[in-house]
Amino acid sequence: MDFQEKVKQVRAQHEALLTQTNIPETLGNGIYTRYANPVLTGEHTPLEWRYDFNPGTNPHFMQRIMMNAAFNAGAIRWGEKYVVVARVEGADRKSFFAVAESPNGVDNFRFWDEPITMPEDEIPGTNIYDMRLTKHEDGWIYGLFCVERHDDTKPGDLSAATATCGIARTKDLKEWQRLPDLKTRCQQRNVVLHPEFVNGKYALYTRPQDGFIDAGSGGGIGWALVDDICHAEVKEEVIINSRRYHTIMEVKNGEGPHPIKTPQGWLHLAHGVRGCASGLRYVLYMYMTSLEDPTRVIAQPGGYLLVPQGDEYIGDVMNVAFSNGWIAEGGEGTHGGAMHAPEDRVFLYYASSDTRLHVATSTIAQLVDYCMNTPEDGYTTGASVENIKALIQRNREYLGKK
Ligand code: M1P
Repeated sequence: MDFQEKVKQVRAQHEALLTQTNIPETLGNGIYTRYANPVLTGEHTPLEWRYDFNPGTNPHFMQRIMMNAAFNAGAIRWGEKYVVVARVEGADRKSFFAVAESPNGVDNFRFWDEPITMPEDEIPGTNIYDMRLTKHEDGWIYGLFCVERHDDTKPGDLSAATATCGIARTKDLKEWQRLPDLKTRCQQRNVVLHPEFVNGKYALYTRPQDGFIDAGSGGGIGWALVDDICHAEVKEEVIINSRRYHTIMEVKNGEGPHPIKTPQGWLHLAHGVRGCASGLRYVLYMYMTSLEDPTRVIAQPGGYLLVPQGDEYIGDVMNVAFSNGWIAEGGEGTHGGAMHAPEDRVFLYYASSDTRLHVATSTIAQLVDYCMNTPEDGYTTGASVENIKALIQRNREYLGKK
């Protein structure tokens, strides 16, 4: 095929992908609505990131840099736009951050022209990923993310790595000011900045872990107060949402995006991990904490909220649902801690199998109802059966009267 004809066809195919209308499912589970297509994939990245358009230097119109995936995205409302900061991964296995925006939050996502240039900390990272965005009441937008480096205490082991929380802030999502990495006693991933000061301090959701993969003695999602975000250090950490035997978060868990404020409490989205014969299974779950004391869990629906479904099971890391971004529309206030009303829509961005990004939509009312009225995990089969029987009984009473 002639060079220019190939360019034309590749551009047309790309444009068709970017402008595809996303179709909501019709019935769903009543808690949220899923959509037919992913909102971002590696194929959504701009063609200029991948092709050399000069026939003199690229006569075969080859992809010079291939893109493997676009997934785990932080999210924020940006004026009239719905913006995500995605983890984009090239064929070389390196992740980087790139902003994509949509006019409606469910389709027509388009990457900005260039990926984010993230300044380095004192010790440069090998890989960075999974940004949580927080519009803090101090006026900055923070991005907290995982920084991976080789573990140089194990020089012979090429897979030995360390996970640290990187911190950067911005006003425009383009220029980022890098702050020193979070200092902690152990490795950390899935660290999230709470949108409000608590007792005059910055507050972090943490996930202490013994190794790069294993949470080990790290008991679950932690909470720590930090005096100075420009020299952030976790001195004391309490576990607020624990792992537990034979639950969806037996092996590990981690906070998703920062929680959403509602009159009933802070709404949290998190991921839980369990082991099985085919490896690890990552699912999403929710919980709520008190407005007066954000370390106190006031609702914990049993089991998962969302799992990979159909094609979502398949990807680079199978059987994974992961989220680090959601957007709640409306809200009284100017920062991420704005108070949200029941009718406010929520756009929950989740990735499947470390490969692509999807959206599910809901409302504050639905998610609060889900949290408050789903039975808790009773931790035994007997307790689960009792929950089902109680529901059957309520239905008998109600339906019998009709
Ligand atoms: O591969 C699944 C996920 O694994 C990690 O999450 P966690 O730290 O909870 O195990 C992260 O690398 C995440 O990016 C990835 O999606």
